Amino acid sequence: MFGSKNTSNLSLNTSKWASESFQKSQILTSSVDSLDPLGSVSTFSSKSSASTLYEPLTNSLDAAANPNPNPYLTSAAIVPDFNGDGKTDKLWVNSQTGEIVVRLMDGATIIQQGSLGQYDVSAWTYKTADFNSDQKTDFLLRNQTTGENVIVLMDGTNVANAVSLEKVDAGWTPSIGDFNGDRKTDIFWHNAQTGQNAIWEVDGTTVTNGTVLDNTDTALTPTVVDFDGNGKSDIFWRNQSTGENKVWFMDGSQKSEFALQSQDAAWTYTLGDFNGDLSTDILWRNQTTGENKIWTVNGIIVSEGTLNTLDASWKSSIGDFNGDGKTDVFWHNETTGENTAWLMDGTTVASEAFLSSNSAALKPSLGDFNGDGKTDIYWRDQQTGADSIWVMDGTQATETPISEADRLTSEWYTA
Ligand SMILES: [Ca+2]
Ligand SMILES: [Ca+2]
Ligand SMILES: [Ca+2]
Ligand SMILES: [Ca+2]
Repeated sequence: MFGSKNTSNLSLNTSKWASESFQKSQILTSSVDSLDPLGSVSTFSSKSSASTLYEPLTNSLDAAANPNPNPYLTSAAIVPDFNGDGKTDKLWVNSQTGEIVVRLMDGATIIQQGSLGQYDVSAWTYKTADFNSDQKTDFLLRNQTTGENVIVLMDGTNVANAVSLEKVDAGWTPSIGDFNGDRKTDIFWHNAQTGQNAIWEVDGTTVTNGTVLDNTDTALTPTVVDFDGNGKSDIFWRNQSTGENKVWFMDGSQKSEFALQSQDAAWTYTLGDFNGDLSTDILWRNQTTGENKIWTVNGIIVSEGTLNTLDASWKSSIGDFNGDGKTDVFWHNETTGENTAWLMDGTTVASEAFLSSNSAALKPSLGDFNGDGKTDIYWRDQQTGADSIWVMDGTQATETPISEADRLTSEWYTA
């Protein structure tokens, strides 16, 4: 899922090289019915929040497996879809063993499941991507300790190809985007300690072009966006202390820099496309006051709209529940278990859904699991494994449980 400014890297634990494990996984990818931990290796913690990737594919006419008109929520580079059927799939990590499992979904039904092997979760992180533009989600694996990088091309639960790239020092962090608009994922590198930046343009498993970009102030944090909606990713820079914001509009490795209005440090943000014009917009939230507002962005033109205030126990997620191409906002109250959704039309809430309450401890993760173009909500019950899916249709939610046979025990985490 796209949108959060906070990276949630998986952390895994094993002694194997990623590529070896992934190659091995090719013989492990037939349907697995039970997932027995293979032995405790170490502990880790996994957040269920989204990763930072955000790859606009505005002129993508080939992402047609899902009827949603907005590629932000259907691109296989952003939302896991390993078999390219337009139905969001699920990635699971075992916190005890480091095993990674892919589950191909059809609504609440698991149509196939495969293990990708075990990883050292303290070192290896991943990003989803689509490096070969086949509409099937791939991985960029990065070892934050050794600096190793591996591209893993997926085909369903099978690894089609796994190739090691050049090592990049541990200080650097990759982000996923498509900077030249060829609909093949590229990699933006930023070194938070030094402010150094670089772009690797990628075609399949090959880095076709590596370019060093200007250094930035180390107080600035990059997020991949597409503020002009041209299908070429841009970089949004924010200084979370001073509130300064600016943008690099990218065309391959060429950049043009523009200042944006500032937004003081109390505000954090989530990305979406609330007016459906394929340019990235921003949902700002003040965690202290609970205030919310939206910037619809068109190039460097920003329109601001103030939304209702919701206190800090409400957590937002991004989806499109009526399938109109305009990003909506789902809210789960982590104290009371209340749920609501705002169906958005630009900077205003067009309608509000009053949904059933459930356990405050349930963790929602969003995707379109039945492929009808409308985002659904996967509810993870970390304690009991009694997960369920809310199939959404605008303001209506229909709950379907994951079958008892497919329940995953509490050491399994999903993003
Ligand atoms: Ca799928
Ligand atoms: Ca792919
Ligand atoms: Ca919508
Ligand atoms: Ca759906």
